[in-house]
Amino acid sequence: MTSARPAPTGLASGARRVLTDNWTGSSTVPAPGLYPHQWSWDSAFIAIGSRHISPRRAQRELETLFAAQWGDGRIPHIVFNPAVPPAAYFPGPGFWRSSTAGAAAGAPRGVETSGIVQPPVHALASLLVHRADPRSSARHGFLARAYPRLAAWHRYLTGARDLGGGGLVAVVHPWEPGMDNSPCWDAPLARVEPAPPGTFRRADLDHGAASDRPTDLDYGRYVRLAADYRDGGYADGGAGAAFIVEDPGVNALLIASEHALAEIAALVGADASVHRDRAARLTAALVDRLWDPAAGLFLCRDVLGGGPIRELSAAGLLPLLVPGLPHGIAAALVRTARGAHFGLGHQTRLVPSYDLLGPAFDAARYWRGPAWFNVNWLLERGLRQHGESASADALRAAALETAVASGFAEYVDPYTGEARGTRGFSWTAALALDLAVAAGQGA
Ligand code: 2M8
Repeated sequence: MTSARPAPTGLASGARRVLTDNWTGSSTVPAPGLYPHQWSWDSAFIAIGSRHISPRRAQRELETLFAAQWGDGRIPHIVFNPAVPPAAYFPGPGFWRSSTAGAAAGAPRGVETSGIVQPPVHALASLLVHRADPRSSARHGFLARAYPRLAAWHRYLTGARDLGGGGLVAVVHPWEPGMDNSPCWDAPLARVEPAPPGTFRRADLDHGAASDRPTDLDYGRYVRLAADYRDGGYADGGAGAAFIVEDPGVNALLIASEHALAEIAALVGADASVHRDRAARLTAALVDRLWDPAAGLFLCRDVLGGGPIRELSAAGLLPLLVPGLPHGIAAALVRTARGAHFGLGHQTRLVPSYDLLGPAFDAARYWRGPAWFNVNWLLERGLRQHGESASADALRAAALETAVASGFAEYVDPYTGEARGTRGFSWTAALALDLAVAAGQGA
């Protein structure tokens, strides 16, 4: 389906320029100053867009990330570029010390990485990259090499990371679900003793407004959790973990990726049924453990605190992406997205990261309210999948206009679309380009 609207001026050329400027030769940085290394879920979203510029480059983006996979299957959330000065990003390679502290978990020796993970969008991205040019993909053996990596990644998540014992993946740090300082983490984080302020130096405030970024207190807690995980050899399931949460966004993305992995398995001659069965089991567990009919949304679950976290986050809408979600639940999610908490289609320009009516809502501060383009890209896809094409078309048009008008901002005010965070942000450019191509406006 193509949209009748004209492309916002400068969209395709602007998006291509951002992606070209941020390409290092083997991967793409999210943004040069603030995020000067390779990030895991950023690269998946970036590949989804850069496949329209160069399918080969998109394959390399993912292959560079896969080359940093650990022996236990985890794909680290950051792959450090050794050419970048150590002080450019905190916490950098000297903090994570993956090649030594992660040795028992199989961290690679030749590259330094972080030790935590990010949402598993990679199988979905790999399938979309393959589809952009199946002949180039086949010629380079892209899927044949990606498949065992992706299968090991999903095995790690569904095995070592089923920390709640109910068949879902749990995260052990607020950076893992990618929505770093969502109000959902406030209660579980309150139990974490922050690292003293003088023991680390934030690099993010060199590039971003303090009012747009997490607070120092939250940062101290992030540092404590990461340091404790590192000092425990990045082992999962130990008694010392202070933060264990089941997040509906992470699990929904895993399910969508498990469906993609079934398609990849079929293409490379492997057994697809393992992945279909796992997707079905994960879907049942997601509904069973995280669906909240009264809220009309999936909620995060605080495994250590023993219950649902009663904050409404856009992560709770992401299961709209899950193929085969019970129809009544999908319909309720669409109603919630359109209702007063998220304002889709009337009150907001783009869907906010957090409840418009929530006590912690802040239209400017990081993941506590602003709208992010990856979340809106995922919701657009989910809406389309569930037959809501008019809403999906409108959201797509709004995302395209806002991406260009904001200078491809990292995130925007959900009401006004005013740019926030850094500009020339890679996944904003990549996903806008992908939406433009889908709308027949990619030229
Ligand atoms: C943000 O997270 C990093 C830590 O991973 C940071 O704040 O320094 C998040 O928005 C995350 O989702 C994103 O992947 C990363 C790079 O864009 O930045």
